[in-house]
Amino acid sequence: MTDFKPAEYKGHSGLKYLRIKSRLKSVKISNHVGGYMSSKLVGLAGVSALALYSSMAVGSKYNFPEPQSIIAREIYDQHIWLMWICLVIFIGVFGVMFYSILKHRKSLGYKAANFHHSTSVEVVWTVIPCLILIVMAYPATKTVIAMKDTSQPDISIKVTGYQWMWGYDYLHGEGEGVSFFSKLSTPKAQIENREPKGEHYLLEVDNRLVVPVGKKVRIILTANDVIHAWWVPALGIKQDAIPGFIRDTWFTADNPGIYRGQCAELCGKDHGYMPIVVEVLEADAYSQWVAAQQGELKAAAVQATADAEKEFTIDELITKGEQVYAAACAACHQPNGQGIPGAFAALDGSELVNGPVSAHIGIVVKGKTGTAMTPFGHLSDVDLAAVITYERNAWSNKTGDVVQPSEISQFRN
Ligand code: HEC
Ligand SMILES: [Cu+2]
Repeated sequence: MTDFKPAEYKGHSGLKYLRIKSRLKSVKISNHVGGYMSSKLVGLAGVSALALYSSMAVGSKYNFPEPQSIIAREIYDQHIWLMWICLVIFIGVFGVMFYSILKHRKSLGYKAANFHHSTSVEVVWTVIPCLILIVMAYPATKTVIAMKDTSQPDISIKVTGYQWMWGYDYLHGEGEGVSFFSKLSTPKAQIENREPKGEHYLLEVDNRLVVPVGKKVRIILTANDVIHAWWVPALGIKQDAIPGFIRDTWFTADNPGIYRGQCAELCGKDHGYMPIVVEVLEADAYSQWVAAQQGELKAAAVQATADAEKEFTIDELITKGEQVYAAACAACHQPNGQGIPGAFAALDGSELVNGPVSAHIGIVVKGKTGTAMTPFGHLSDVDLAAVITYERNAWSNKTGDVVQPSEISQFRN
């Protein structure tokens, strides 16, 4: 420890490593340390660090979205706070490091210290990080526990992940009974670069999840096929939706508005095409929305009963079936019904499609376990009857069969 002269370090802050810049400017690197340039540079570095940090302030595109729930605010505040701690550690560690390297370099004639062990240094560099970790972990743990407190919600909504859309069922609270699917509404032309991309490209849906402001909403998550994740950053929610499991989380939105998110678990080919849009309404507007939804549900139920009994003509079914096919099946089986060899079965000329109707209804309604052919039982009887009739009479398939909605409902029961 003979060459180790602590006295020399007196009065030098960690930031002084930045003096390297001023010193590199002088042709001959001298022993001179200090001078007004260095304090200027230190100031400059401080200001740039602050500018960098404040550029992350609320509203910046590099930052988290503005927090809209108490959990999101906690996450946000802790994130910023941890970034400051990181900055201080960064400057401290690199400051000491660069200072030491520069001050003791060989060209200055410094003789290397030769020592092996310092118990006090080891204690210090163990205890300080431990304390820092505890200081960081304490509020984080409190927040994680708060995230899990789904007790006493005002509204409970079941969210189901599907390849590739979300299903929302209002289970309890105002809106109970409302149920719908929420699918990407960005036009294909934008995705294929045939049209300029819209403002909410890939972050827009046909049916938004609507909730009232200031009410505790419990989100109960599961999935129909593979693991998805329901992620809405502004509300501070990110929770996996796992088939066969139930997970829950909650939020209370602070302000009315529209908050966008995405599926955050790689769930297959269209993972990037199943966004989440939450619309937060004032209490009155929410009640109106619920009334409208319940009215629609009633009308749809009446329509479904009527359709279930109605006999459609083959042309009606084929026309409708072609649309259903394009929306729900063509991505895998291809518009020409040829599928993709080795991945998706061909329907054109398929034995199953040209064989008994019951097997055809079976595979479409129930899917085939362990394959990409997932169940399509969530489609209406009319849609299913239409798409099956279409497949049996499209391309080179000429069965002439007509499948009526009543046959689908018989199959289901
Ligand atoms: C995600 C891709 C995917 C989508 C979407 C899809 N299928 Fe399939 N489908 C498959 C795969 C894969 C098979 C083959 C399953 C197997 O291994 O037997 C299949 C098989 C079938 C079969 C049986 C074909 C045969 O010869 O065995 C029918 C009928 C069928 N699908 C109808 C449909 C209909 C109707 C839709 C739309 C409502 C649809 N599929 C949507 C992937 C898909
Ligand atoms: Cu997904």
